[in-house]
Amino acid sequence: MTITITAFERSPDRGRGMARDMRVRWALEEVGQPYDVRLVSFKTMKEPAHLALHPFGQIPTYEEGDLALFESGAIVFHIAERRSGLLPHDANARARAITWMFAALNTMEPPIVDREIARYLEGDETWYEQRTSAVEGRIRKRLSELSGRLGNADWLDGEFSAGDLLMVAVLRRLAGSGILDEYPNLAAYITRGEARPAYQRAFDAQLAVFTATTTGG
Ligand code: GTB
Repeated sequence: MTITITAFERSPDRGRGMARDMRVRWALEEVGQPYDVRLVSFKTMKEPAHLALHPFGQIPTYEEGDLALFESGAIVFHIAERRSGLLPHDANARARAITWMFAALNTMEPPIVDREIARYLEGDETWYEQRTSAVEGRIRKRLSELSGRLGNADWLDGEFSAGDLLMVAVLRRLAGSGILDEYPNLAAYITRGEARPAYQRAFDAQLAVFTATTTGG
């Protein structure tokens, strides 16, 4: 059955793989599942056809036969549940991997997103510096705790899992901030994730969209 996901026609990140279709592409590549991509503009995302797939008018979405999903975490979970390669078979190990998926999205990602919102939308506010400092303090607290848990391990709990996939995808959003330099084991963890062939295929695919839309090729 054909799987179709949606992604930005013109991603504001200029092909750096920061938009959330990247984590879905990566999951599909990890399990060896081919997929199609429907590119959408910001205008198209707010029109009824897309809103029927995604109530908040965003990307990514996922269509497979008569199933339509939104929310990148739910999509990655669906892929991981239906195909092997992203969740352990042992029931307890599987539950722990799922816990790391939630930790990436519910504990690590919110302050990282808050920092981006401050940078891009609140830069002119008088309280911007104070806000950024507070948000970065919260990010550092979480990174420090995560760094302590990861220690010298390659992955968060044994073999690479969907928990690592989402965690690496979330931590990558700090690239260029300098903050990750303070946590060498987390920086190495991200590098390990990015070195996976499935990651590279996913990254190249989303970069090709940017290249095609900017060069007209
Ligand atoms: N919780 C949802 C999920 O996980 O799927 C959040 C989805 C979401 O935020 N989608 C964004 C979107 O569609 C794209 S990923 N935004 C358009 C809109 O809301 O109108 C967020 C994103 C966008 C751009 C960059 N960037 O340029 O670096 C990074 C992340």
